[in-house]
Amino acid sequence: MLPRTRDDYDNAKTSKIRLTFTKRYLRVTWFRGLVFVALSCILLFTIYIRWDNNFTPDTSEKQFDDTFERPVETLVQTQFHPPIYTPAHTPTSAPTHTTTYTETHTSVVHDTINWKERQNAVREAFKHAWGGYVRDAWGCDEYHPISHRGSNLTGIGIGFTIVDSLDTLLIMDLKEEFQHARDWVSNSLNFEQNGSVNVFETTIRVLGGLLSAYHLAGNDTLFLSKAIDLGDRLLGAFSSSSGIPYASVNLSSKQGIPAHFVGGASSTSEATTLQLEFKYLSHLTGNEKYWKKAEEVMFKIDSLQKLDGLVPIYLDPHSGNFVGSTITLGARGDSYYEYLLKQYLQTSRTEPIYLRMYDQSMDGVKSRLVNYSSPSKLLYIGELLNDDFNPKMDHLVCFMGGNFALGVTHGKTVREINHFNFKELEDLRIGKELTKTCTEMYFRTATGLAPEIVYFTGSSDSEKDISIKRFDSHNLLRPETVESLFIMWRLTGDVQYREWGWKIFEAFEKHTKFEGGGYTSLEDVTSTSPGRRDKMETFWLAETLKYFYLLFGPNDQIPLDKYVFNTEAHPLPIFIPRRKVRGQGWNRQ
Ligand code: DMJ
Repeated sequence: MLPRTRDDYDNAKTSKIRLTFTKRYLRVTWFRGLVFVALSCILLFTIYIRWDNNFTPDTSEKQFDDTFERPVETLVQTQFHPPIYTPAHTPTSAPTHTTTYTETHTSVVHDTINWKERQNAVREAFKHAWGGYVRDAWGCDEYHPISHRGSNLTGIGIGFTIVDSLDTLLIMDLKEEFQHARDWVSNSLNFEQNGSVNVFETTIRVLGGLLSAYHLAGNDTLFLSKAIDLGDRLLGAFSSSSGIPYASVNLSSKQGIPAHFVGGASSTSEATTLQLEFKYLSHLTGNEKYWKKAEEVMFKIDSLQKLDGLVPIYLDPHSGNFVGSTITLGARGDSYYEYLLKQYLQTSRTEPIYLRMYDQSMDGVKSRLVNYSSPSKLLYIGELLNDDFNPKMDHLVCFMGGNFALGVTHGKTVREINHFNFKELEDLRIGKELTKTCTEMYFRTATGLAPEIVYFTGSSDSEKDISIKRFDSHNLLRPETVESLFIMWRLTGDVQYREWGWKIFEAFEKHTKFEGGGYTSLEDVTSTSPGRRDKMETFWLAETLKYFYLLFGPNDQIPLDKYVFNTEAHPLPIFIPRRKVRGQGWNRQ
């Protein structure tokens, strides 16, 4: 008989029986241990997955003050109340289309165009633009080519043009020019200035530019140390009672400064287009403070009432509520929607909350804002003004063509994915059609360049789809259409996008190149004598020319499944967040 209890063991007469007991004891203990370890693993894995999908909010750190009341006259409206239910506008009949994804290649096989040569033409254009700036305005924030001078946004300037251009210089392999710019950053860039800057513009252009340059230059710590210095100063903007950043910040005192209009409200797109940059800064430094501040804004917005995921374009930094009811994917609304998707992609799809927010907002776009013009049935995205549909579209909205497609493939090509559900096919179609509409905004003007704003006509007897008001007919060298052409080309492989891009590039060359150096904005694209404006926006170097260059270049340069472009076209690598520096996330209410 084998021993079963301690007493049996103690009473055992022979060492053989004792040995048998010991073996049995070890076997049982080993088996129990194994079961314990397995159960622990399952438990830990379950906790991790739940935590990963829906993080628990750290309420101890959040300071929301919804009770704060602002003087009535300073705000248009302190709280946005979406209508209980208003039926979506009735779109002008959509064109019939198939539900399967079809590629409309002009045919890559028969494509005999020398794209390398065209890419080089873009590089030459960049050199022309850069050369004028270097000669006339070196070190200044902005460049005025006609008067051959530069100007600063504050004090001695904060590197708007130079820092915004660093990664384009690297991507175009302009080594000498890059070294010149790097030396300036090393010797002259100084953020210790008693002046205020716009938080959003400084984040997307300067912080984004430094972070992208850090990565593309092979982890050059000069750029990271400058980014940390700037990031710490920008954090001061988040000192409002709601956590919504003020529009501006004083670089020296780090004091947040409310906007001078709409009762001090911040633009929704501005408050929600800092997250890619702040999160990447946390990832690089191991310091979670940037991530947490940026994430808190998204948590706050997620808790507010929306109209099918659509948001008004102002936020009160004191109460944290929306102000007014204007809804647009143009000025002051645009990149809110862009960064919902890109935040999801940036952290390797580990934060599904952003995809849910993005999907909801796109449902709202499709049900309330997408419409078709007459007679050509061009798809466009209109606006809501006090719940009324307005057939107006800013050029800024043109980023949405590429964004819709990116939301379907997440940076893979349509060939790689191959299978799409109905919703995905619909989003791809909208992306394609909107991109086409945006090219029509170029091709239907006297200069072949798009105006800042267009209106679409909807009545069955209208003769033209697009009308342009004189006040809206300028062109600032904006990138959004080229951005969508680049993304659509990469994702679909349809050479049509490259051809449209080349046509647009030629129009820019013809009308905006300034022989005296640089490129200029235009007064009126509807005239064959469009008139010049004395300004070359920094996004011409940072975005428009970069997207042209990548559109005509090989597909493996900055692949879309490895990078997210910030809203100023600075590529930031996609990463897996480390536990230590990721945000807290939140549970939806
Ligand atoms: C850029 O500064 C950014 O793309 C921003 O998101 C919108 N406006 C300009 C370019 O048009």
